[in-house]
Amino acid sequence: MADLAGALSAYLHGLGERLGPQLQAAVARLEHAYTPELLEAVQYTLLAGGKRVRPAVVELWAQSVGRPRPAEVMAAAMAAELIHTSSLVLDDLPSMDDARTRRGRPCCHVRFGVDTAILAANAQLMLAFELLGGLDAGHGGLGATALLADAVGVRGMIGGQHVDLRLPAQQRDLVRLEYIHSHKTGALFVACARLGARLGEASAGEEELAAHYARNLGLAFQIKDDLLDATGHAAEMGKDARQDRGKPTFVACLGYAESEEIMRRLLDTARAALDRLPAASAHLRSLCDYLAARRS
Ligand code: GRG
Repeated sequence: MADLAGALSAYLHGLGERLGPQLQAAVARLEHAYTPELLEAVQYTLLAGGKRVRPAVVELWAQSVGRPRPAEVMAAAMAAELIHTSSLVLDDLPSMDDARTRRGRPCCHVRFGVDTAILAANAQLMLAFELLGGLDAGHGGLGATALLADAVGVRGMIGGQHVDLRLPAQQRDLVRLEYIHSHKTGALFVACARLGARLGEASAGEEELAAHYARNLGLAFQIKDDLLDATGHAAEMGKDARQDRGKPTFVACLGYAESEEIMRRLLDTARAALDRLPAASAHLRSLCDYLAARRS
């Protein structure tokens, strides 16, 4: 178990090392005159670290079902991280979560101003869709752009975030909380797993298995995030703690122990999906253990 965790950590570290320069170069290629801080802001949160879990889901599913082309997997992994980072920059804004720290640094809007942060997040998103469009052009039937657009849009992150922002506390029950989590966080995990599976030329059954794994992993990921917000340390997490104070999260509604139990059951379900795919990467299983144990 310890060896597998070590192997996953090494893998995630290596993925970060491969991804960072590619992301940096992709942003640097965007031509821009007069206000250099725009590209600085686009790179700022993107290159500040981050666990790179969503790119890992893309790559590991691609490798679990076939022999994908590395350049295509890298482009898809970059798109996943760009979309994720843009959502963090937007989520941190004063009109949303009003956070001050992200990935161990002042948030993008704290460093560059709200106006530049909004533009930088949108630029990250556009760069992601440029990469996805390129994948679609070279890989018939992939459907990468539509897949990720759906995951970001009203049926995904944007829809989940709006319910989280605006649904009155007294209307929040477990069904609606699950809706929020599975949309604002889970939808991107599912799209990453599906995209990876498609890049590996998965059968329809394998792609559904990937989606089932990611649906459970994604929901568990957000519950763990709520648990960390309630109990973690800002310095260790690299972001503000107690941001959810007063919000009816899983932890607020069910308490710590029951929320943790639900998270563990979701991770068991994700692991069980892997049992049906003998060639699944061992890292996909380790990701479930890592997620439960993570402290940041
Ligand atoms: C992208 C157009 C667009 C809209 C997004 C703001 C928003 C709409 C949705 C919020 C999505 C969000 C930030 C959900 C929380 C997900 C979550 C648990 C983030 C933390 O992810 P980690 O722990 O962070 O993987 P690192 O820094 O490690 O990458």
